[in-house]
Amino acid sequence: MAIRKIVEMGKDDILRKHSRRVTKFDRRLAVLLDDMAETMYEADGVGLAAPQVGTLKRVVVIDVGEGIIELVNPEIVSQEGEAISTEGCLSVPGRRGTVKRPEKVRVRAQDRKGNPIELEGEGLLAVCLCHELDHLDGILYVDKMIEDVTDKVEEENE
Ligand code: GNR
Ligand code: NI
Repeated sequence: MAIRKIVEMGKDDILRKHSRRVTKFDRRLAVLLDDMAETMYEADGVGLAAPQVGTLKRVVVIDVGEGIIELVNPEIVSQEGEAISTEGCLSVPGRRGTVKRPEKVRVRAQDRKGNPIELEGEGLLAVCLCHELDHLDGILYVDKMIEDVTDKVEEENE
């Protein structure tokens, strides 16, 4: 396993490109997934999309505290509700902003072997799924940001 360099907004236009679907479920894909997980944990992130490590493939990893989720060729198949929450992005270091997302999403994807998987996410997992899937289409949270709250003090945690 290896830690890969995380691409930052403004330094590389790769973050603005569309990623390609994965067709080969081979050793190379397994190495990418392993490296992405290691890179995400090392950076203290809850998700990471392949373009963030310079690879235009439809691959994401997520861990919101319930273990690693690996998604290849993910697609949102249904969504419900709306919720506004604060987001950050490892490719936009040091900044935070509010974004409106669906409250609940259902995602269809494939695992590292190509087997179909389906999962439902609510709360932070729903936010993270939407945030990571956007990366695969060259979209960053700042494009959808309602308000930049980088300099706002968190008042909720007493
Ligand atoms: O680590 C991350 N935290 C986060 C917090 C709120 C909403 C979304 C995220 S994703 C982000 C990691 C990242 O940039 N993934 O693309
Ligand atoms: Ni991000």
